[in-house]
Amino acid sequence: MTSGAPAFTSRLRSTASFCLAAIACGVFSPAALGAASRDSAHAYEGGFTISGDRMTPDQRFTARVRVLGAKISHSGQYDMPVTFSLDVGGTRFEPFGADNSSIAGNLNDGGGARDFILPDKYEGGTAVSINATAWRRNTSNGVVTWQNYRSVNTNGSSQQVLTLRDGDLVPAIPGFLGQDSIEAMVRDYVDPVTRQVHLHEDEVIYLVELGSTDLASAAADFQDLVVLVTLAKDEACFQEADEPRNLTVTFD
Ligand SMILES: [Ca+2]
Repeated sequence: MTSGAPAFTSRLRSTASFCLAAIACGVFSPAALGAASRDSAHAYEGGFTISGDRMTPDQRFTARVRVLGAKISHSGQYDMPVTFSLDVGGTRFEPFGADNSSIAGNLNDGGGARDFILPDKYEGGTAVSINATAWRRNTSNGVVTWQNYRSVNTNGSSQQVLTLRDGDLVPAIPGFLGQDSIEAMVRDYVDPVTRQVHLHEDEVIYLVELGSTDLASAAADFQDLVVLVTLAKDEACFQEADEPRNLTVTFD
């Protein structure tokens, strides 16, 4: 887990698998589940840096962004809408509704994970960052309006952002006001015994805190928006379902 950490680089092993259109990119390998580190299952052969919070792949890439969930309440009175956008180089994507539309773009709706796959490939050195906004309700004379409560992005270095990579321990932070914890929200990517995160080397999970800037507060539960970013060589690599990442899977 890092926050505002110096730049570091992840390099894939030379044994990274290749993706051919007719071959699944994510080949499930039970033996790999116990490995300390996993190669790319998405045929992305490069590495990436995270400088501050900003992700920069070093080879030509495409990516899938998977919103794992959003959980934030205004003092237990109502669920605050959370909106999202993605910047790739100079291009902005708003795949789940406009990020300035508190209602149409709301991700804090109790819905499940949702995916967006970039429609193009980008050259190495192109930065990938996410933007998240929580919205506060104002009621005046019976008329409800929504105003930006807080926006956080991963383009720089923010104390409101934590990153998880393969092998990191999930922060033991309870969800505020009975909300799901971080661990519950990333449960498909965590060994429930060791609480280690299981990701491929081409992946990172962003944990975003939108409610409080007092990180000692119980309100700072870092699951106001939870997003998994996966790099790939080609969008065809996302056609196959991901293999299980936690160790609760059983085999016949
Ligand atoms: Ca929360």
